[in-house]
Amino acid sequence: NTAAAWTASAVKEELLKKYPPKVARKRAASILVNEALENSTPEIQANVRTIPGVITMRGCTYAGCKGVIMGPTRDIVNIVHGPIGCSFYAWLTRRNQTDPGPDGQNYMPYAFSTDMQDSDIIFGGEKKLKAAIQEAYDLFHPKGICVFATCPVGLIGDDIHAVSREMKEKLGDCNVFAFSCEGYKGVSQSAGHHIANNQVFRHLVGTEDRAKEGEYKINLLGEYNIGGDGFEIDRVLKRCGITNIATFSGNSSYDQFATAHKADLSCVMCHRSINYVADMLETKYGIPWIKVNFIGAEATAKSLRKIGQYFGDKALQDRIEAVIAEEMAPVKAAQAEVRPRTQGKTAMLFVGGSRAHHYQELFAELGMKTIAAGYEFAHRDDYEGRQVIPNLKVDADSRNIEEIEVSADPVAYKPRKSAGEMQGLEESGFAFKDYDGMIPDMDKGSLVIDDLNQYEAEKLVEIFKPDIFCAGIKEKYSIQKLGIPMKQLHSYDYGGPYAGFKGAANFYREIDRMVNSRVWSYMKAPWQENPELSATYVWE
Ligand code: CFN
Ligand code: HCA
Repeated sequence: NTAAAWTASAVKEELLKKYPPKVARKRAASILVNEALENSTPEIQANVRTIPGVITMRGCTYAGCKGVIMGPTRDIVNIVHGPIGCSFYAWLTRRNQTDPGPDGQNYMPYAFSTDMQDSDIIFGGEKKLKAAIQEAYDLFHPKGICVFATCPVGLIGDDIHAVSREMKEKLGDCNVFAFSCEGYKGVSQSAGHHIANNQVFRHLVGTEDRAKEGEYKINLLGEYNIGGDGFEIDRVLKRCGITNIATFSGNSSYDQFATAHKADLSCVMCHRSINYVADMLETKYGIPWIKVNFIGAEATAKSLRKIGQYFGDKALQDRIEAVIAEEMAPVKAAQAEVRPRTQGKTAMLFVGGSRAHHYQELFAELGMKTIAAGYEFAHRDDYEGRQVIPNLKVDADSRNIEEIEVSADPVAYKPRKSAGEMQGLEESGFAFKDYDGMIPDMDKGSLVIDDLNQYEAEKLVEIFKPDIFCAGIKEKYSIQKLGIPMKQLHSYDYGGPYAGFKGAANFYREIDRMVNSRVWSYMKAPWQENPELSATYVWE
């Protein structure tokens, strides 16, 4: 069977065939054949519990809070309250890079843990946590210490918030706060993002009222500096004369969060992980937000122009155009060089909560077609677009998370633009939150699958034999063993940056090397060449 012989609906049926009826029914709602509907986007089930027994690609709530949102900030000491495994396996696995800055404060290479033992589970771990906070303070005198709950902490009921409050008071000059981000709190990493966002906003954002230098001040939300992406974006912004005062949270610092309320505009890169902070900054401080995307050269240019349009200054806009013209030349040259070899090839992308969408643009710039894609833990708005479900903020796994009250103490803030100017902008066609979502951006007949699992991944590869498959470390080797090159779009394997202009050219070359390597066609497992080697199981 070749891919051409299959319709997308037949593939969906094939994927479901093996499941017991109840599982098939549940999975069917998460697998969508993309069809053009007249006035709406097809609906997909997302952000629901993974079915027990299937091998999911997802991670846990603790991973989303400690690893994703808080992990990339260098000068906060992150203490994991729990057994050592949860600390060790979250230790620098995400390839978020940082520049330690003039003060050299960088605690990211450390793994701080209370290393809970059986006796702590039985008698409680609060004393041990207090001692760990004191020890970290005595050793490093950091501005902030954050505490993260792992599953057993929630189960035995240690009050990490009370301990943190007590230690904050005792230490005096160190902001100590905690996250109830037990792994089981939600259905995926996504709940962890929400918990992290709320606590950072409540305990840190706006705590320092210093003026910030620079013109056209923005916050860059949802950029984690994987493989140096944040460095490249900062380079481009700087060339344009735009001042990034706080990145949440790649290459960021305590002070950046504390003064983020001084920005004129928030630019949201990964909507899934940080839309909560964007909304809270808008509600409490009147800072509007726009959706940007720096993955893809065209997307980068478009995002810069959008920032220019928001500020509306001719000098800024001219400078942005000059930078785009200059940066695009080598990008176009790189594109022209590889395109004869990449044009028409196919890709599958199953990643997190935004990259499976954003990276489709980069593949399109290579002339490659995304035939199937999906997120691990995104919500329906990431699939269908924000406009489709206008006020959808809290759903499924977020339901039990306390919403922080942001409007109770609005801070006097003078927005850069008056209400009239804002309205004028919108009337001129400026769309603040024009986030389309993955589904409307994909071709008719393509497959969109949420929370893909190991079985379905292998089936898809078997049927379509894509030229490249993109996912994470757990998928990497099982896919490569099927003879298909596999690119990690979480860690970038050992590469990057892929954001911005230089990143785009970098990505083109990397993908060219991968999809045109002949090594994959030579790959045959021993039992494929010598069938007598394959194992046979005899059941007595
Ligand atoms: S850096 Fe981001 S871009 S934050 Fe999120 S949704 Fe993860 S860690 Mo892995 S690579 Fe991935 Fe996104 Fe936003 Fe990263 S696609 S799964 S939680 N993600
Ligand atoms: C996480 C982090 C992760 C895992 C990547 C992977 C990352 O979800 O806990 O599965 O390869 O980007 O490091 O998404």
